[in-house]
Amino acid sequence: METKTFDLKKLAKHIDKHQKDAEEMEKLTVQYPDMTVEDAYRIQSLWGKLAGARGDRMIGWKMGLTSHAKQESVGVNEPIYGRLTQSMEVAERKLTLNGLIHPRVEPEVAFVMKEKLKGENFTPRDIWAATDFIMPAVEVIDSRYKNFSFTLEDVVADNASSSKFFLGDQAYSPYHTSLSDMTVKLIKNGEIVQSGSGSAVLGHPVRSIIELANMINRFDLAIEPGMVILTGGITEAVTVHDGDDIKVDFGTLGSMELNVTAL
Ligand code: OOG
Ligand code: MG
Repeated sequence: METKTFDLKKLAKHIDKHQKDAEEMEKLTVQYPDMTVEDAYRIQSLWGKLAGARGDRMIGWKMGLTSHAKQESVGVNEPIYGRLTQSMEVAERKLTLNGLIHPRVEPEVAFVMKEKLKGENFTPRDIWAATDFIMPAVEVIDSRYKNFSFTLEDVVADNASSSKFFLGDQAYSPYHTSLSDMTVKLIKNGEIVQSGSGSAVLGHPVRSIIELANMINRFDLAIEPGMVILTGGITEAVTVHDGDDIKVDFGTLGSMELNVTAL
């Protein structure tokens, strides 16, 4: 076996510290240019174990960079996944900036699963049959890297920039509306700053779940019953500041409003 010049566990701890201290860091690939995407997912998995060991249980997965708008904005051209833990879910409609570095918000559709999915090449029918309900969602991403700038390997190691997420109050039947036709508007302080359609997410958000199952199966992992899955930003992410009022209009999936505060 090839010997790596770096210790994956040490790097997971390094990232964890920067997350906790809200302190930006240098890209890992500057110091470790031979890091592979697989190494990066192993770092992410080790981070998940650190979180679990302090009681921050994993409750789901997120897909990222599933839309062209998102890929363009960060210069990474393939989908990635990350781990969602209990402490990331925020129930109140308040986004507190304290503890974050340079957060951005993005509208997404969340799937909540009722059945386990493990394997490759699922069809949309398999996914619908395994889905309990869907919910509108707002994800808060906060790269730990300086200037929100990273390579594919860096962002994967940094848990796909996961930070916080909000789910709407209302859950919907998966058959409530056509998610690919749904139009979403992100309104900041009364002004529409981004808009997009569900089809921006790999043609249809259901494709994001198929892709997630494929990607995690390579590590022998599964989507477990009860898990929540964020399918990926429909529009580009928007930077937020103290005092901002963020509203997302999800069309027939209702709307969500968040107040951004320093503390
Ligand atoms: C990576 C995370 C992307 C999404 O929905 O596309 C993501 C990033 O842009 O920092 O969460
Ligand atoms: Mg996202």
